[in-house]
Amino acid sequence: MNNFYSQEKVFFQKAKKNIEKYTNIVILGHINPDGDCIGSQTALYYAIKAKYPNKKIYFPFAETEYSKFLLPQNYQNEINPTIFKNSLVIVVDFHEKKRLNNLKIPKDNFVIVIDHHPEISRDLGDLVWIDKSSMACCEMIYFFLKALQFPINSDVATALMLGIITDSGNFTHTNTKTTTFIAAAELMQTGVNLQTIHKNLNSQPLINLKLHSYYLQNFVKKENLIYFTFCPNDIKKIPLITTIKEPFSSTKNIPKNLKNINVWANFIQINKQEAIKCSLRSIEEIDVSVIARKYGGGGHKNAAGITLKNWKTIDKVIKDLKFISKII
Ligand SMILES: [Mn+2]
Repeated sequence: MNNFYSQEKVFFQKAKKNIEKYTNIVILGHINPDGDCIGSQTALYYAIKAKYPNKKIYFPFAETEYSKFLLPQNYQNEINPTIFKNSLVIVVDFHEKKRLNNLKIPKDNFVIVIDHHPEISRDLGDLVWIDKSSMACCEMIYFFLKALQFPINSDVATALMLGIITDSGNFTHTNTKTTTFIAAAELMQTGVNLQTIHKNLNSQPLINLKLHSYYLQNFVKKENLIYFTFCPNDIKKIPLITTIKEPFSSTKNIPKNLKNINVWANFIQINKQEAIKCSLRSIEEIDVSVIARKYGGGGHKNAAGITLKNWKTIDKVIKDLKFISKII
């Protein structure tokens, strides 16, 4: 892609200057990181490290079951606040403080933002590139690295491809564009480990069969809406559920191709100390991100999320979802 607007070219050059200037760099993703967020953090780490081996680069909270294979051997999945001292901070796949992973970025740090979420109440970033037309943050980072001639080795390419595959739903979501395929094709040429990505993304513990079965017996259908709830009192029905991370995440897309279902959602709380995790999904022009933002969450038009403490609020969310599910 050589047809970037001059605005983007200015961002690229300024970002490069800052990356060169700082010895320490902290790359942060959002709370409950997804494949695009982790892929963006990891790819930037490998690309900057390949070009400037002496820089110290931290990218905490990028470890999940399906992306462990991407991480360098000495990876530390934690953060010591002292690492912010004299560091450049790069924020990927989000641009609001409330989506920081229980962290505070000190006021005097210079912060670069690269994101593709709609800019509504941005409160982060001294140097900002937000492109809501972009399918994935990983897609943006690919063109960024390419424009600046950073090395794109197989580690960088595999990390970026993880984000492109997950945020596009295997190239099926409506935001999948020509540039998505251009990025994916060029990444394949540089040595993406595609089979390893799919193996890690799709391998599931056996208990997931039980969760699917439980989901199928307990989801609720209200006209054009399907929703599913699981609260701490339900644990006795599937005691083994406490042994797995992100239970029911593999059920998020089950209603996707059902006729006349326009909106679907999961509300999951495993123990009382944790928040209720809500994932909202919709088809075509129905915008679930509006509902997510109303309750302090965020995301995209067809895939958004909220974390809430109170089941009474969930009743309100469900009411709102039922309302918008009738729009088409
Ligand atoms: Mn994303």
